[in-house]
Amino acid sequence: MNLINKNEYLINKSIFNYWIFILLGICAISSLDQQLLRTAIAERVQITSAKSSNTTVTIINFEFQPKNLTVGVGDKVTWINKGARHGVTSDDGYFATILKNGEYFSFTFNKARVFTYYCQFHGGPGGRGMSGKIVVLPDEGNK
Ligand SMILES: [Cu+2]
Repeated sequence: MNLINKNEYLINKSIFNYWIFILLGICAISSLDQQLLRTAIAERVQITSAKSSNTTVTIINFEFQPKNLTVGVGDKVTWINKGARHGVTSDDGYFATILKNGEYFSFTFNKARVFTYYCQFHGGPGGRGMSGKIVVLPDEGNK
């Protein structure tokens, strides 16, 4: 191997190393993207399962439990009264009912928005006293 060929060989070798470095960089970035994607999917699944598992509100001890509930558009929420006579009345008139002990009432939420409601005997609109909130998230094609 003469001097010129050896220099050419060294230049080619350093270009090769440079490309390996670039390729490794691309792989690292794409694996980072994959990781972010997986995390996003995992979070999405968690939100979805939380939505579908908790659609019951229990009325007990002069409280709505849970007080705040998040559901998706099209989800049905059922209020079950395990106390004395209570009401379930939406602040803006979407629903209104009175429940005796053991009775229940269901409402299907078809609009993505926040619904606040109260018991007309022990609470009032605007989150006063015995009241609750249903947050309805838009359907993002996960059903
Ligand atoms: Cu009440």
